[in-house]
Amino acid sequence: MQLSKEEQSVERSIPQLLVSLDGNEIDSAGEWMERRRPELLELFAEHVYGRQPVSRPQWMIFAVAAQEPCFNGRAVRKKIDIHFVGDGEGESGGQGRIRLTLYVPADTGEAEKKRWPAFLLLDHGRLSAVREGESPSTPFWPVEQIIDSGYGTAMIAAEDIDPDEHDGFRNGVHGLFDPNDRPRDGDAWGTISAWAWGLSRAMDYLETDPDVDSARVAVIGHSRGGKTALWAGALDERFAMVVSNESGCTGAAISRGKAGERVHQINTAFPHWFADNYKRYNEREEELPVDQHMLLAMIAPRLLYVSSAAEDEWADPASEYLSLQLAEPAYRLHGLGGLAAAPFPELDTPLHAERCGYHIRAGRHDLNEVDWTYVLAFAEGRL
Ligand code: GTR
Repeated sequence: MQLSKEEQSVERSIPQLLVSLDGNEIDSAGEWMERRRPELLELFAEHVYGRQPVSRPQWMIFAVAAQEPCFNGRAVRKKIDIHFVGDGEGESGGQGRIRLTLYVPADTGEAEKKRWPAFLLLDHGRLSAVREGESPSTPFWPVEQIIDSGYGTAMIAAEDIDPDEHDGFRNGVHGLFDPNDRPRDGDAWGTISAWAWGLSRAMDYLETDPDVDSARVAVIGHSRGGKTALWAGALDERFAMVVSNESGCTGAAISRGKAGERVHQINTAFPHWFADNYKRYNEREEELPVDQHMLLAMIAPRLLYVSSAAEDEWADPASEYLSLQLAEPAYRLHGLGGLAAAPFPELDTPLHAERCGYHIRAGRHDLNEVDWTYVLAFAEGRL
């Protein structure tokens, strides 16, 4: 027999979303936004992802490196370099650069210039060929499909922000912004928090692009990129929609009682992804002051889409879906429904609530055109 979401919640002793640290019940959208949400952001920064030491750098410029028509004139491709300077010591401090590749539908010729809603994707090594300009449409990033659905799409590469390796936090933006005159704090930002910071810098650029409607930008990532998209979306309310594709452990999935990857495994395999404090919870998930439904809830009342794959046992689809269900009370406070009452869906049968959606598709851990098709269908009329 399948346990209801309430039974699972009790069984896994998941912390309550709408009870603040001082024990008070949160019962209005105002209290959620002003009290509980900031409290949860703090807890996730301190215990899980680590604090970003800077927001927008004082010195940052956007340089257009290329702009050209593509797809037989149906779209325009732009390459933008986001340059910034860290506050490292020395004469000029170190410099960083994030290359953003943006596709927007071509001008419609209408009198009023159109600004497009857009999907911002974090890549982690899957699209190197695209960056070299060889193949602009892949299952992981089906640019033509996205353009033909009436959206722009942008991509940045994780390694431009912080290489995905444990080097003692010297390379990438850690080297640019971390104080190097004292030992690292337990809540210093890990690589996932650094990548989330990079997504916010991409948003800084998108706010200036005349072809993009920055009030309608979705952030999307797969797996480690999905964990990042969720944290970026929680931190940065400029993202109107957040899409987590198979983000699993320390992404969408509830950590307590999770199948597949657990906190000690992710902290061992990827010691640089999270704050050092997170290692305290190795094999002690039940001591965490948060669980991942709280991360999803911080997206409310914005659009939230979670997707899973049937063979992705490492991520644990059931725990991803439970998390989305347990995030619903934050939407309810805003007068919005969620998926709490909907049983776990059949394969390839997406579920849509007003601002939340979910699918589990057949197949393995990946981001492909099937995922994009379902995500685009949810975005239609919402984003
Ligand atoms: C795995 C890791 C997962 C997930 C995945 C990925 O090795 O254990 O948490 O992030 O990598 O990013 O593809």
